Amino acid sequence: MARTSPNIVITGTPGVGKTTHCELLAERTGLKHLSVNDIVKDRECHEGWDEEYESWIVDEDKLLDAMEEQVLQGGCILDWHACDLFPKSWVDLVVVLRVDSMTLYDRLSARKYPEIKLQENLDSEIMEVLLQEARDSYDEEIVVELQSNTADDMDVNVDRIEAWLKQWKENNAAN
Ligand code: DAT
Repeated sequence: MARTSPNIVITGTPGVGKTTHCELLAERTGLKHLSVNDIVKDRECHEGWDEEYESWIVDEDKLLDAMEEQVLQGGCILDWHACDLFPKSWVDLVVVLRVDSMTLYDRLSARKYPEIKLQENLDSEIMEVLLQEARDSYDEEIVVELQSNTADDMDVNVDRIEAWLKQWKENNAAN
């Protein structure tokens, strides 16, 4: 069955501003913010805790099963630091947030990330790993790269996504 409201993935390196964007976007649009991290934790879609990286070892099959019913109804914002696991059929727009290295360093230091995790995430941002993953996994025209350095950036980004949402609804109502 066709969705009457789209699903949007907001992705990027940890610390780029995914959750902050998703919360604002959900508040403004009424779309549902699905924090994939919370689903992994709450629905136990993992094979334990990685002490070195201080993160869950995700069981992707279990995670997709836990999310499927809700996502297929549409109107979800998926908040996760990866995107290639989500089936193409689930996703209408992929937003890859980007941030300057110094800003990311400050944000991750404030979170007291272990040094190894901090360095890996900085490298990942510099090497555009998430942007490449998104481009490799989805059609080029649904992948958008947006800057997330300042509060103004965030406002502009959320305005853009809102405008896209309005257009999507008009296009899909016509079909
Ligand atoms: P993520 O969900 O990608 O890990 P977050 O939304 O938790 O990131 O943001 C990490 C911190 O950075 C948080 O203190 C809010 C701040 N932040 C995020 N995006 C920002 C932006 N565009 N301008 C200013 N601060 C931002």
